[in-house]
Amino acid sequence: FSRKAFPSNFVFGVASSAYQYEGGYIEDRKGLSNWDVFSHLPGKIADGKNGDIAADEYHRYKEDVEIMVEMGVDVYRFSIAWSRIFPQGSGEMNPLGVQYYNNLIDALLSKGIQPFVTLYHYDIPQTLEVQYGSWLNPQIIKDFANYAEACYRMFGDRVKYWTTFNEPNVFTLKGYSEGNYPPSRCSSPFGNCTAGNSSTEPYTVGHNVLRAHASAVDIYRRKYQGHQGGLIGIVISTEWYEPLTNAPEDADAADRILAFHNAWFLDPIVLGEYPPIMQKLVGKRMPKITEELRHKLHGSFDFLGLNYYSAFYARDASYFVNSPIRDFHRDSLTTLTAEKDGTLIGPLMYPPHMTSVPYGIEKVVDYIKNRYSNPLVFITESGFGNERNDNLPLLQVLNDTFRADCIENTLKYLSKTIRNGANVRGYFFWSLLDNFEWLFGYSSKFGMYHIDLKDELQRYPKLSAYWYRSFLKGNTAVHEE
Ligand code: GCO
Repeated sequence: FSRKAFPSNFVFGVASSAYQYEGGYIEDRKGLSNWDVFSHLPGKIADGKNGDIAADEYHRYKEDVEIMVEMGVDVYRFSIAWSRIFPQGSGEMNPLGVQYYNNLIDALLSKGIQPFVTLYHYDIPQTLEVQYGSWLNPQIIKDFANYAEACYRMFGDRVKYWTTFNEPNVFTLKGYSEGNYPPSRCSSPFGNCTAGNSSTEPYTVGHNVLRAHASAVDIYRRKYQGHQGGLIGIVISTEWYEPLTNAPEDADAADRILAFHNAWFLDPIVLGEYPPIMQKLVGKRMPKITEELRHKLHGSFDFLGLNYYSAFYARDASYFVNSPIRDFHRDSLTTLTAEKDGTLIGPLMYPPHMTSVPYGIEKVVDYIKNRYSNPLVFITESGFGNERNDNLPLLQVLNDTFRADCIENTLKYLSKTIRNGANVRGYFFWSLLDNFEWLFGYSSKFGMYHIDLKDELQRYPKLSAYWYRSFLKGNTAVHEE
């Protein structure tokens, strides 16, 4: 099994994000981001660590590009830290931050690797949070569009793949319903927060994100795409759901959660409307898409980026319908479980205990293909996390057969959907290196390379790195064409 099982124009890569990889958190006049501030608060991150240094890519990007070259990847997905470009969110630009991304992009291109850039992967300049409440305030739309345009202007001569947001369906919930990501807002009795309103804020924030996305795409299309010739899209977290039982209520529950999770942002962008079931269940709390906004949003993508990790059992929870607590999680009238009759389909909590459910990628891709008339898709993340195991001998740490199996099986299902007609054009493994896994800090590892935290962050290839390399090198015939 090698990349020959995929079309010859299909690209393979690895994915990362600024806060999880770069470090250099106050270097070269970078401003503080929400995650810089949040991760320093006591008790927020499982292992008490933060991303001040992370994988130190800010200093080691050349070494990491070499690793990618050896591996044989075609594309590298990374995000730009807004607070490096505009330390205060808007206003004065920081040439040193611009220089870093110019260096990274040039280093990639000089080795034939295409940059695939995310503008926003959870980290926002803290100033915008403090000044006006970031995503809760429509003021953010102008600031985001201004930042996006600066990026097109400075990097768009060389960057041909852009995505506006990474997983807005995750940061809205974690930041404003569960309260366990910054800005730690929620009112749910099940949450972890101090102030906020879980029944309205996730939807308000989601709406502002959609408006910001539409503006950023509009600017790209009107002013840059014509001469720069790149593609633009958005990245969504996708999951697959199986009904827990054969009861029709559970099948409906699975449909509802598919809409709430996978389609919340994609329906407005592809079809111009929030999913009908969300409109019905959220009612007046769901912001209205005006004619003017619909005009801008509808079709505001060249491709869709899907992150896929796992699957769950869905079970009807209609008894919440009269519950006085109507936060996001209750609005879908669905509960999720990981296990049925002792069989585990997925993790109820994301890392450290990830479960790989490879067949779900075929289901998710088919769902997108059918719901949206087979759009152009990139699998922008897929991978497997395990618990930190550095106490074991190095050779054991590097022996991640489970990760290699996860990639291989996932790619087999992906190649099947493509043979069946799905318009998927690329796959990115999350992730090249072990890195800062948000709430889990360094206690959850996703890398094909182990990073030795005790030995100057030296990189060591795991078995999965060798697997991916030989999978990719199997394509020599196509490269010679
Ligand atoms: C995302 C994800 C990544 C995670 C990865 C493993 O938002 O794209 O959170 O940043 O590290 O999905 O959990």
